[in-house]
Amino acid sequence: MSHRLPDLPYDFGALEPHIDARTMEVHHGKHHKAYVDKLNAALESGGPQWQDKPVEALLKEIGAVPEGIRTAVRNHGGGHANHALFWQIMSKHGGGEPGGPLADAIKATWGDFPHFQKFFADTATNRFGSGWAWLVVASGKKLECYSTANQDSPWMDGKVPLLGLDVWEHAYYLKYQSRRPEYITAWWHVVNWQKVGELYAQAAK
Ligand code: MN3
Repeated sequence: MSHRLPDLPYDFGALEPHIDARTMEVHHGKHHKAYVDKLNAALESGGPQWQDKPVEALLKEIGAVPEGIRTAVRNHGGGHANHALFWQIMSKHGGGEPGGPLADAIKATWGDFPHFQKFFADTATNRFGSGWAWLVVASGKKLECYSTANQDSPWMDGKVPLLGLDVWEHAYYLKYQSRRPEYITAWWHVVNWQKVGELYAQAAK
């Protein structure tokens, strides 16, 4: 089995004006595609037992992946998994606040939604260099918010990612240049809370 680039669930311009069509086109068609291609190339030299695993499973077991391909799987497998989630948790009809059990869990953890939002945005703003900000389900089914460097994935930390924000410059530079906080503020308008709530329901089972 080789990994493949998933289709975007909407067209390139769907997230305008918050995320511009050209950024989406390059981000999906060039950046994400390169992660998939390089992951497949690495796995070809790693032996058949690694080729048949879903990318999340590879990341969960990253310590067991043969040393010769481990860094490539971490970087490109992480890049593939992170972006595959990223496209899913955004929508043309996004924004607002979560409902249901996810809303309750956020309130129980951060007090209310605005406090969570500020904590997440600060986490994303303060990530030095390239990386991601995350809302995850950690051990004990607890919600956590933290950031990772490069393409490191929460699956590598034994956590289940629900919501991820790409803060690599390639995610925002065309429209926002160095204004990362402006990109983060705009991004809340496209978050697909329905999808995030579904992921929470699965992870918290
Ligand atoms: Mn990216």
